[in-house]
Amino acid sequence: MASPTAFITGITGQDGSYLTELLLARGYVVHGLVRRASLFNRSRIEHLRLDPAIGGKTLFLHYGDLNDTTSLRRLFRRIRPGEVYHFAGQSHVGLSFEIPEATCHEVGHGTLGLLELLRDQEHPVRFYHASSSEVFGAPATAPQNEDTPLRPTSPYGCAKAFATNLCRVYREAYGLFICNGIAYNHESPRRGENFVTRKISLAAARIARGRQHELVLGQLDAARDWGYAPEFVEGMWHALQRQEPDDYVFATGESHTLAEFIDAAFATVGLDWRRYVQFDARYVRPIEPVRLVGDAAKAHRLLGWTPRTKMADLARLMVQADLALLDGAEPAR
Ligand code: G4F
Repeated sequence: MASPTAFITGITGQDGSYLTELLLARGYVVHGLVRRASLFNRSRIEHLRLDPAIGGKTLFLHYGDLNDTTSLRRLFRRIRPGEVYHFAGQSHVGLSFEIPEATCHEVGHGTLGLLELLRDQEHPVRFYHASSSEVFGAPATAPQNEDTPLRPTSPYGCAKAFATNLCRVYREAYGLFICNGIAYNHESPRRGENFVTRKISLAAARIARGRQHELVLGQLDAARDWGYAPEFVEGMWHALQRQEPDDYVFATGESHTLAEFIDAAFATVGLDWRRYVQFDARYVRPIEPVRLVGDAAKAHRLLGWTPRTKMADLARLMVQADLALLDGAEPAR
């Protein structure tokens, strides 16, 4: 029997890289869309690409852009993916206040282009859209589930809400197999350094090794529902294996403040974070979401999905990975 074929936009990101590993382990042929940049940004999947048993055999990278729908169409005709996972797009919430037009174009219009492409496929394709808890923004109720009204509080959240609603409309209007995964914050040692958890874990490791002396942050009372990214991609894959398409919240169901995360991270290296953390209003956003905590009961019931790693363990494993990276025990990814 032929191997199942998947196409991933945003394959070089945190989620794209973990999902690629999961799919390869399950016997898939994986094709990934990579945006051409002046510097290579493939570090998270380089270990796979350079593996002679994988690169060019079961893993293929294609330069492209979500805005270039003609080349995407050609790619789809050639690859004929059975599953598409859509992660690409500007994903930094704070930055979305600085570059709202680019964010909305990439996240909103980029998704619409893919949905239009999906409509034209002659063979059945299953589509996963990486939606976000940012669509809830300032919800009236907590925890949030798949029926909670969307009330975004950032340009990024607005763009994700637009894309999430489009996915729902295309699913109903054209009978397409489209799932929204409404994922709460999910982190890992592969998280980009401009997201707060990685900024903290790297700082704790560097301070412990005498290579950094302070950590400058914004609002410390901001609270999030933080989970572990490799576990989240398992849920995403399960969403596309069901008989029927649907929307799912992926979350741990626990809310913690930034101060609690910092405390857990610095405890890993036996340091009192209060001696190192400085405040800078530059990192405070014009609006912060409130009460973001997810109810993943539906994902648990229908997909058998349960997050295993909670905030304190997550902070610890991220700091330990950064210590190993600094000490040269881990390849830089
Ligand atoms: O790590 P963050 O930038 O994540 P945020 O804004 O919650 O967004 C992430 O999770 C969403 C839900 O899954 C995704 F949709 C989105 O794409 C992204 O992956 O910030 C977390 C909190 C915020 O309240 C922010 O104001 O940390 C606060 N914060 C305080 N100081 C900081 C900093 N955030 C960053 N990035 N850098 C700081 O220095």
